[in-house]
Amino acid sequence: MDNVVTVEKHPSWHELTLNRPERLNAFTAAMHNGLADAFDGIEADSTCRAVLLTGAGRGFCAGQDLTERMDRSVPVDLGATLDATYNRLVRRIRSLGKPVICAVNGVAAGAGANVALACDIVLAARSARFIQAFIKIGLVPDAGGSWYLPRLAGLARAKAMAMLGEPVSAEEAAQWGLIWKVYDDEALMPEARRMTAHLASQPTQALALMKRQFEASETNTLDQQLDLECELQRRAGTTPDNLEGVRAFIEKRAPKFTGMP
Ligand code: T3D
Repeated sequence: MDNVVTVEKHPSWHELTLNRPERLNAFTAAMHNGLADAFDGIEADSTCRAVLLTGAGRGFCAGQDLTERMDRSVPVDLGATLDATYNRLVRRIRSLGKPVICAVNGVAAGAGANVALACDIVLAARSARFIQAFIKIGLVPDAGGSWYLPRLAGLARAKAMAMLGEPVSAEEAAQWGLIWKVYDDEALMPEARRMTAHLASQPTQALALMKRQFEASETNTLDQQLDLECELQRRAGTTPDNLEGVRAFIEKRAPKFTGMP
């Protein structure tokens, strides 16, 4: 299949779809290239103010395509492939100055689950499952999983998910704080698109600064975080959207945010 990542451009947001449904959208080198190109386009396009990531067919993503790992005639260096592919993707999602919403439309396994968890807001279909499948093939969680899981779900759940590799339902994932919300299967994509379009109409600079705030909060002390809040609020306070929000409130009308710096 040629377009292993499809990009649908809406006026203010892009929808990226992992598109290898016959393999549950398992990651290949071509898919990583497609995603890198898509993120290049998103970063360069100032009219794109939010991103929606989802999968085609009945799965979201089954992680690394294992058929690419069968040939051991040359020694594999999975550290090098991780560095060049998944780590790059996760860093791009986390550092992108625009919100990334993930609509987990079906099973999310291995790196597929962890790339979903790297997104800013994660929604799931009721039938979706999250599987830390690594242990089944003698690997350890990657794509940031060993970082998100204990922070989002707590160490007890993180360890059991990783060591047992058992599926976690969408409902459980929401109850545990791994994801934001669960929708009936048929409601997922309309809700995800509505939410992405809404975010694309919001103060983009403030959303970008929030991403920085929350990222830094993982390692900052309260004192450091209070200082960072001063720095970032100073920046937010110079944006046209701050003034527009204040004016709209006083004038009792809906704000028109441009997202401009
Ligand atoms: O290598 C590195 O670079 C290091 C990085 C590693 C990151 C990782 O993600 S490691 C983990 C890799 N993923 C897995 O181990 C998951 C493997 N898949 C599964 O366990 C199951 O497919 C699922 C639990 C995800 C879904 O099960 P089910 O029963 O709903 O579907 P299925 O029948 O197993 O899969 C449907 C088809 O997709 C099937 O092909 P077929 O038989 O119809 O021709 C299956 O082989 C294929 N498929 C599913 N996952 C993968 C895959 N093909 C290649 N690679 C896959 N990961």
